[in-house]
Amino acid sequence: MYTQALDVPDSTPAAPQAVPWVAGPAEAALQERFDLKIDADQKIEPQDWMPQAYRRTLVRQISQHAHSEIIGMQPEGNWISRAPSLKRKAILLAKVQDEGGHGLYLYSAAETLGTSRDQLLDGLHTGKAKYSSIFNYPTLTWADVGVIGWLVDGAAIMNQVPICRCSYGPYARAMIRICKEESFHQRQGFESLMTMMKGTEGQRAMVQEAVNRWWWPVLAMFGPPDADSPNSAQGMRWGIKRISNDALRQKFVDATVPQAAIMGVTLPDSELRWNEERQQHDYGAIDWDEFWATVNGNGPCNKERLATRVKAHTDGQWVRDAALTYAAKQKARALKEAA
Ligand code: FAQ
Repeated sequence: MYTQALDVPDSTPAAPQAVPWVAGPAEAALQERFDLKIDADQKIEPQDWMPQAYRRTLVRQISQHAHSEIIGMQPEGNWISRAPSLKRKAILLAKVQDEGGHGLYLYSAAETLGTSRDQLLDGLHTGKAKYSSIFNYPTLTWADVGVIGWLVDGAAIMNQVPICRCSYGPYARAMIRICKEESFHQRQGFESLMTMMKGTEGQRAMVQEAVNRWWWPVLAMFGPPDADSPNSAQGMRWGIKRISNDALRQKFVDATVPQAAIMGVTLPDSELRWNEERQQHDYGAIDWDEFWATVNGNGPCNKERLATRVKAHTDGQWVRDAALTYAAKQKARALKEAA
């Protein structure tokens, strides 16, 4: 369904170009070395000099991505105790655990840029940092779990495979493993929905109803249209972002239409049709007011998601305290033995 060849260059319109910048002679030399690396498509590593704006952009994007992974555990986690069979429960448990793991790799990648885990989590818990709009929608039926795998993970892979070639080494390397796991997630979602589609009339209706609710929020998940995307131009010049929001959205629509036909569901868009001239699908208008309301804290489940996350963090304080006390005791013992 999606390529496993995660690190293959695609037809990105323009190669990343360094951003011109003027400063004192010492910084100008460092900037020049950084620019040359970006132009040569080499990786920037944590110990390398980098412009502050590049560092800030990476901390913003990687931490938002990490927050999305851990908040993203909630909608599906709601169904672990209600999965319809032991097999589906085991699969779902493993998937939700994978998402937690992705959060951990990403927080670690962000920490290499000099921001502590506590600072990153503080941004999330105080509502200052964003996480993906898509996780503010509810999971009302079991079919929603399959649709998250098929469409949400499908969209996530489409967006994240190009990040495997991001110019910042730790982020790019984390993404390789994440994409491999997301690819499994997408397939299990498709397989779960296919099973339901081969079942009863009621099951087929449940799948269709879930697809109807998720389709538009999933398209919005790729971010605002290119013309309204303030971070895109800079992100692309730095080789952080490789393909634009609109181009990825289009690739996703084109990949998903044939999958929906195989599954036997209708995508809820009367304007969706193949455009022979463009060799791509045309699709209807996305409700950007709904997207921005959700991003700005007023989606269907924003308050619930954040409250659940803050409670989990507060309830886990004793575990962190115990781990730190244990580590301090181990260190003291090692010092005593060495003395
Ligand atoms: N939700 O200028 P742009 C997953 C914000 S992981 C909320 O276009 P940029 C795995 C954006 O931050 C899903 N906010 O920004 C999983 C910016 O605000 P800021 C997450 C959004 O950075 C599956 C403003 O709008 N994936 O699904 C959204 O160039 C299943 C202007 O936007 C990633 O994070 C949105 N959808 O492009 C887990 C991938 N879109 O920060 C569990 C990495 C935009 O200036 C179950 N991130 N905004 O205040 C990216 O690729 C990029 O950051 C974009 C946004 C494409 C998300």
